[in-house]
Amino acid sequence: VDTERQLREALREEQFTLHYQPVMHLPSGRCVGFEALVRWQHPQRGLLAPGAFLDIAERSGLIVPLGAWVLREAARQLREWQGEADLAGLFVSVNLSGQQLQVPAGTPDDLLTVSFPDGLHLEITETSLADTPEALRAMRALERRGVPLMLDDFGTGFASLSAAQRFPVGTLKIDRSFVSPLPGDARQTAIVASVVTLARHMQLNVVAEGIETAEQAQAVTDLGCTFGQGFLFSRPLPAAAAAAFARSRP
Ligand code: G
Ligand code: G
Ligand code: NA
Ligand code: MN
Repeated sequence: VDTERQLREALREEQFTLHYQPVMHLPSGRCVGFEALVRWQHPQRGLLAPGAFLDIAERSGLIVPLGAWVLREAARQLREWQGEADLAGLFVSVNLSGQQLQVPAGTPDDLLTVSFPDGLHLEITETSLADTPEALRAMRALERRGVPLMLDDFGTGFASLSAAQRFPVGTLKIDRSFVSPLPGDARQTAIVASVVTLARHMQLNVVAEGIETAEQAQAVTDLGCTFGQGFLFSRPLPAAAAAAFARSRP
């Protein structure tokens, strides 16, 4: 309850900031975009990662206005980068809570009232996707607007294939629990190989998450994965450092 009250205050006082983790085109080593990740600049406790407050935000419903702030801030930052010739082609993806897809149409935190710049993508996990008519309608409306949707933590849910079939997503992000064991035994390799094959047949992009070693990067690249993300390339960075990172790549 105390954290909830502080969260409300933090929203009013804009104590949040976004960090950006690079997403790489594996064959060329180019940085093609960033995943935006929220941080709370807490007046006493310092910079807090989402693990410290996201559960409470979800349970209290504050994730809805917080998520709306994240979207507006990511859109603002992306537009700023698009004004700079050497950053203009980058995308920024924002993680959505399933609750953001349940907001009644036309109310202030309704996703569809946000004006999405080209290059703003949304990430959603299968588990947070309530299979409701509202969520499906919101996703279809986003699709019609041309907002790219990415299925996050792919493979960790009980119905990943079903989610890939039912929801209009353009990218699968292979969860890091499948990437970490690589280069691994035949079973571990088969899972990633199968997701890449599935994605190719569905004409979807694939991002391998959680790449921490050069061997993992090589393994997912050999399996045909085009994009990757992980501490090997970069941790999430404040905006200026993220821009510098992108400029430092080919
Ligand atoms: O940055 P970090 O590794 O601590 O993030 C932990 C989790 O928080 C990740 O699963 C990420 O998807 C989630 N997360 C980060 N930023 C946001 C956000 O803006 N909205 C939502 N809903 N989840 C986020
Ligand atoms: O659930 P989601 O995929 O949105 O999680 C994103 C989180 O994963 C971020 O908070 C980020 O800090 C973390 N992350 C990103 N790359 C790596 C990595 O290479 N290793 C580990 N352990 N965590 C990572
Ligand atoms: Na994500
Ligand atoms: Mn993920």
